[in-house]
Amino acid sequence: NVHVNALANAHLPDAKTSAFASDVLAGLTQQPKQLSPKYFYDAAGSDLFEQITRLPEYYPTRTELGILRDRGAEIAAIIPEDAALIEFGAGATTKVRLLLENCGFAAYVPVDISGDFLTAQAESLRHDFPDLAVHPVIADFTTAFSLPRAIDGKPKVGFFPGSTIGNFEPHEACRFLRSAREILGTGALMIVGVDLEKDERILHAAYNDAAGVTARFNLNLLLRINRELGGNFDLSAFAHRAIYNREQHRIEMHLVARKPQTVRLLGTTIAFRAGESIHTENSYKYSIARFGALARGSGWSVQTVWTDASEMFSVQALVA
Ligand code: AVJ
Repeated sequence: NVHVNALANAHLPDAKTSAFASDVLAGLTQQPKQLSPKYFYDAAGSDLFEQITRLPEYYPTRTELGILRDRGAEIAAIIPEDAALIEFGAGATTKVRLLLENCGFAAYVPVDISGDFLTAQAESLRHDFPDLAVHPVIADFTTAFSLPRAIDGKPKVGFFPGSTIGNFEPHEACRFLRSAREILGTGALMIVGVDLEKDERILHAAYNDAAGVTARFNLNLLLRINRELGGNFDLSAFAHRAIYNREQHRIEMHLVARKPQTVRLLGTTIAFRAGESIHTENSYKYSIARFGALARGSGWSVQTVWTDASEMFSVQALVA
């Protein structure tokens, strides 16, 4: 769309901004309105997410870390000699450090769209694991990419922690797992963090924390649109809403207009009815059986499922 790109370029001239601009415009001119959760993570959003991971109500991060720590020896036991660890998306290094400490990998390949982030992360890991070969790949990990030649012939182990897979629609999760299998090859392993279905009150609290950090994280998307795309969203006119959709097994996050209003951005006027929502995120929760079926449907089989004692979260080893 030439019009959209021209306007985005007038504001901040790069390809990333113009993809953001066209996605936002498409999402807000459709019914129901929606925005992609991938846009949460600008500098402020990444910082807010980091705060979320430390909230008392937000169990996933600390539960997954607990599993990786407590089951470290069992995880190490299934990792072949001289293996390369390929991480799909690279966030905080806390989780991968646990695997690297326990499992004696020969190489680590973080794959992420953000080059700056990868470089900083690679530096700190090279420093702390001097025997580890670190080969970052700048790519969109949801699409096909090539592994570095340096890990040719090494056994491959994929790593996709954090229940990031929960952000995908089930058919997208299937496509992603298929693509990962293609990239890693036959015989590969994949270690995936999967959030589990549980008491709805626990889920509700995790996305409606008392301190309001998740609300700020959700609303930050509008702030980002104002800043990067020249929008004029009034943040006080939108409310954070997170609900559990039982039929679809997912937490949904929305930003709900508190009153009728119009917003201007990129030369377009967007009208909101009172109570109208922008759907900003889905976070799918799986039963162990349902995730097993998804894995099998995408060419993997589940080798081991590790959970915490309360079965809040799972770390699953898949084999290609
Ligand atoms: C990063 C997608 C796993 O779904 O729990 C946290 C994002 N959103 N609180 C999740 C999130 C609101 C998180 N994931």
